Amino acid sequence: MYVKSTKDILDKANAEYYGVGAFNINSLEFLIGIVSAAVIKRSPVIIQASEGAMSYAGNGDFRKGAKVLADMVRRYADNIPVPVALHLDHGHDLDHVLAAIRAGFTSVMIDASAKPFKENVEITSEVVRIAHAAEISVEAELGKLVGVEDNVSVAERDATLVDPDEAKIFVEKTGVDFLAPAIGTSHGAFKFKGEAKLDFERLRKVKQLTKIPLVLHGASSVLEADVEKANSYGAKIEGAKGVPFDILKEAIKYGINKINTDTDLRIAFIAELRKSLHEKPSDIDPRDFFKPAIEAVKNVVAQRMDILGSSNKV
Ligand code: PGH
Ligand code: CA
Ligand code: ZN
Repeated sequence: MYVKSTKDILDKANAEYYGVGAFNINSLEFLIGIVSAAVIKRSPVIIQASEGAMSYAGNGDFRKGAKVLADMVRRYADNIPVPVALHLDHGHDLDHVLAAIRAGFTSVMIDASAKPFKENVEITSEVVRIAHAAEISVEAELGKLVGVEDNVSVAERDATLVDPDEAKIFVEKTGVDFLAPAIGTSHGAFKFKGEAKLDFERLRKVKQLTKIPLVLHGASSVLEADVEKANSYGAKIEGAKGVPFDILKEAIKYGINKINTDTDLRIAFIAELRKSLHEKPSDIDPRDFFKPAIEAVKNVVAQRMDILGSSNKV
C-alpha cells in the first residue's frame, strides 16, 4: 500500500529502534526489484528519486518525470501488502520540491546543506511550511558528506561534520521531520581510503538533542562479490569501499532510521547485466537481460532489510 506520509514509516522505526532502507530508482526495473524484496521480507520500504531521476524519467522535463515516477510507484504499490513511500532525494530548490509534492510524493528532502546555516534554516523552514500543508514530511541535511580519514584534524572534522548543538537549533527552528547529519559517509563506491569509520559520538549527541528519525546518506556497503562480478565481465571498478554491515547496525543503535542506498543497487544491476549480456550474445529481448538484473537488485535489498532490522515489521 502507498502510505500517506513517509513519517508513518519512520516514526515507527524510531520508536522501535530499527532502520528502513531508502532505495533509489530511475526506472521500473529497480522498482520491481525493491518492492519484490519488501514483500518477501514483510518490510516497509522507502523508494526515492533524485532530481536526476525525475529528469531522466521525463526525458529532460523533471516535472513530467516526477509525475511519471509517482504514478508508477503509486500504481505499483496497489495490492502490495507492505507500506511503500516515495521520497524526493536531495531536492536542491523549491521548483523540484514543488514538482514532487504536486506529483504525489509522500516526502521530500530539501538539501540546502551547502549553504550557510542561517540560509539552510530559512529554505528548510519554507519547504516545511509548504510540505506540511500538503501533509507531506520533510528531510533536511546538516554538514558535508565526506569520508572521515585518520589524518583529518579535529578542526577539519568540525568544519565538515554536523554540529550537534546546531542540529538541535535547526530542528526546533525548522520543524523538519527527519534530519541527515553528516557523520563521515560519502556518496558513491569510494567512501573510505583506509578503514571505514563514522563519528558515532556526534551521532549519539544529535539523536539525544533532536530525538527525530535520522538519516544516513552514502550508506551503501559496496559488496565485494558484486564488484568482482562486474569486473570479471569487463567493468573497471577499483578501490571501491562502502559502509560494512556491522557499522550500519551500530549506526542504527545510535539512532539512524533511514538508510539511503543507491550505489549497491547500481553495482548489483550492472554486474548482472554485464554477465547476462555476455552469456546470451544472440538474444535481443531486453527483458531477458533485465530480469536477472532485477533479481540481483531484489537480493541486495532483501539482505539489507535483514541487516537494518526492518524485515518482519509489517
Ligand atoms: C544516498 C545514496 N542517496 O541520497 O545517500 O548513497 O551512494 O552510498 O548509495 P550511496
Ligand atoms: Ca551536505
Ligand atoms: Zn544522499
